[in-house]
Amino acid sequence: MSVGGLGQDRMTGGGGPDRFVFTSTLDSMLAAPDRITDFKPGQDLLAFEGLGHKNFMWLGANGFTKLGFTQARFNDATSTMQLDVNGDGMADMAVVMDGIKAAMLSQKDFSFL
Ligand SMILES: [Ca+2]
Ligand SMILES: [Ca+2]
Repeated sequence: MSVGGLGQDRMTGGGGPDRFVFTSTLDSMLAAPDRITDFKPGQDLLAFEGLGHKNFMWLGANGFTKLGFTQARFNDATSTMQLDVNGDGMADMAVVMDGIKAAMLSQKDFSFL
């Protein structure tokens, strides 16, 4: 398990299933996102705990809605996952994921507690 605490972190999970845990939007801010160097879709997990979520939706490369759902999208150009926790259509945090494209991820790569 890797915990992306406060500040800009570079995380490498290594072999086996890994959980990359974020407990606050401040853990990986838009202006200074954390970086995961070896996320393995379908095996590793982006785990968000205590952020307060509603009916999470994975959008792939599509834009955010303003429907009030917690939602995530991926920008292939910058290899960045953007998360909108409160569903207002504005990203609240971001994580750079090396070697990842939107089409490689699915809703199952995310977990919320
Ligand atoms: Ca961090
Ligand atoms: Ca938001």
